[in-house]
Formats: sequence, structure tokens, C-alpha cells
Amino acid sequence: MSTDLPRSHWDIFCKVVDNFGDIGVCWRLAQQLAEEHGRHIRLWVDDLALAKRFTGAGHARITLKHWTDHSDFSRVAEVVIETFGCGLPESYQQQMRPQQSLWINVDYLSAESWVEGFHAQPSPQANGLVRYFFYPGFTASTGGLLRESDLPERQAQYRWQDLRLEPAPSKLTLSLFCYTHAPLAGLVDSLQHSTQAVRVMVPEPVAPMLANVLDVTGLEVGEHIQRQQAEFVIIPFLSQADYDRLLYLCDFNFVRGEDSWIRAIWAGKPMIWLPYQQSEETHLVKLKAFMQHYLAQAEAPLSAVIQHAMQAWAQDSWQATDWESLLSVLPQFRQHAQAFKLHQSQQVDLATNLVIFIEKYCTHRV
Ligand code: TRH
Repeated sequence: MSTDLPRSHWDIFCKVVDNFGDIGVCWRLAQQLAEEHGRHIRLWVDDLALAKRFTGAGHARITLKHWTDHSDFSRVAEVVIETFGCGLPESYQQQMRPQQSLWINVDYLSAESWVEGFHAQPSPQANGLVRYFFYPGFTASTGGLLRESDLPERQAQYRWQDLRLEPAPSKLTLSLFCYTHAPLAGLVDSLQHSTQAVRVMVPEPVAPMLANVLDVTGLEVGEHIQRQQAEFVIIPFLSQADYDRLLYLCDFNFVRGEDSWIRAIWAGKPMIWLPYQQSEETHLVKLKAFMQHYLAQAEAPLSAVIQHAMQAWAQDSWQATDWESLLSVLPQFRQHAQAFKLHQSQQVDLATNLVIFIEKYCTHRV
């Protein structure tokens, strides 16, 4: 079987729908395939400027390519990874057939049970190509979750000083990464009246929402705003590596979407997840499925508090009591988050599952 590019050269296609998750996940996957599995990756992205905010100094085995209608698709890879159903360029597909390239769509993450039935299934395309669906997930019958093999060693080195920040042992430190539909006013009110002093790390993309709630004109990176029991600290949009540090060093994390959600699990700290809003409230079905999995081993009183808080945060019904209830179970929540992290870390990671799937496929075909 001949292809244009050597077997170890894979292509990943990424379309930035909105926000950061699409490129965040693709860059993380590309790095792990290059770093831990020795692949050479061409990462095709339609929004190069945003991609460069994530790739920073890049990686020796990863080439960032601009995906446009005029891109040079004269050479195709044997293994082609589409992400989040972004599709593949027509002209590129035309070349995949003669080359018998393997087409895999790494789709959105969900804890819903149907995922297991669709994972790794072939979908014959009208043009004769076969598109395999690869579903990330929390169980062994899915593609797994992105998790770097050296994460525990890295976490052991994390220090606030790495982030040019100081620890604040007398306070609970939170990180706050949410969407505009989050009931932020309710949370800010409950934190201002918190029975325990809190420090809230607010990444730059969230600052305009907070400025609105605090009724101040604009909040700059580096600003500290004290409101009774709550100190809000505006921090820059960090590198993914530094954001991992922040999640690990905080006592409590508010996260969202796809990637920060999983990074909060690997941080092993109490967290509240806000799913990306979808039509017909599909995101609430995703939230329910995740809580069922996340809280399967949790004691009923703890599970009830966490469920109520996550639902209130996703359904715009956050009460001050939600924060005080979380505070009242924080020690148990910490233990639970640690136990869930250890349990979930037993699962084979997504990049490794992808390599195993592809090797099995390629060996079978030769
Ligand atoms: O930015 P998001 O809301 O991305 C979303 C979701 O992926 C969603 O599923 C998708 O449909 C939508 O985009 C289009 O949330 P997510 O997935 O957590 O991605 C954020 C990325 O940004 C993640 O890789 C972490 C990274 N990040 C940093 O690198 N530095 C930071 O300071 C912060 C706050 C985030």
C-alpha cells in the first residue's frame, strides 16, 4: 500500500467553531501523538492566529498548516484525523481514495451511554471512503480521555510562583472559567457573603462578564477587586500548561466546554462543570449523564449537594445556599475528586487508544 507521506506522518484537521476548545483539544492531541507516540503531525487549522496562541514555540514533530480553500492538498497522509465533525476538504478526499487513507473523526466528549454503541464504528461515505467515528469517553468501551503519561510527575512540581502568583493559605482559591449564560451575578453575590474568605482567579475572557456584574467599567489583567469576603484577581489567558497548573493549585474550579472540563478532573480538585449550551437543552442531558458517572461512588448527601449546584449553575438558578452547601461538604468533595481522578486514570488514554485502533486497522489491511 503506497501513500504520499511516510506512515508515521498523520494529518489532523481542526475547524474553530467558537471559543477555544476545538484548537485546545487538537493541540493537546497533536502534542501527545508527537511526544509519546513518535508521530509526525500536520495540524490543519482554519484560524491560524488562534492556533498560534496555543502552539507557542510549537513542537519539532508538528507542522501547523493553514486550512483554507486554497491550501495545497497535493500530499495526503495514510492516517487522517477529522475532529468534532469538521469535515475534510473535497480535494483532499479525492486523493484519499487511491491512497486508501484511513479516515477517523474524533468527536465530542459525552458521558451518555449511547456513545459506547457508536464508538469505532465505520460509516461508508458516498464517495466510497469509510469514515470511522472515534468517541472520547469515560468507560473502557469508548476512546478514553486525553491524559498525558507524565501528568503526575508534572503536577508534583507545580508551584504558585510558576504562575507569578502567591499562595493565599488563609483563603479558598477558586478559578472561574464560564460562559456568558452562567448565573455569574448569583455566584458573585454568594462569594461576597461567603462564610469563608475566597480568592477568585478570573481569566481574561471572563473579565468582561465580571465587570458587568460588579458594575465597573472594564477590568484589566492584574487588577484585584475586593468585595467583602471575595477578592477577584484578573489573570491573563494562560498557556495550556500554565492553566493546568492553575487548576491543580486552586481549591475549587469552575470549568466549561470540553477540554477544561477534563483538565479539572485530572487536577483532582472539587469542580463545577458548565456544558456548552446546545439547542433543545441537549447540554443538560450531557450534564446529567456526566453527574451520574462522576457521582456514582459518592455518598448520597455529597452527591445531592454537587448535583444541585451543577444544575443550578447550568440552569441559571444559582442560590447563595448552593455555595454554602458546597462549603459544608468541601472536605468530602476533595476526597471524592481525588478518588474519581485515580479511578478515571486507570482508563487507557485517548491518544493511546487511537494509536492502537489505527495500528490494528493498518495491520489488518496489509
Ligand atoms: O473554550 P471552550 O468553551 O470550548 C468550547 C468547547 O470545546 C465546546 O465543546 C465546543 O463545542 C466549543 O468550544 C466550540 O472550552 P474548553 O473546551 O474548556 O476549551 C478551552 C481551552 O482553553 C482549553 O484547552 C483550556 C484552554 N485555556 C488556556 O489554555 N488558558 C486559559 O487561561 C484558559 C482559561 C483556558
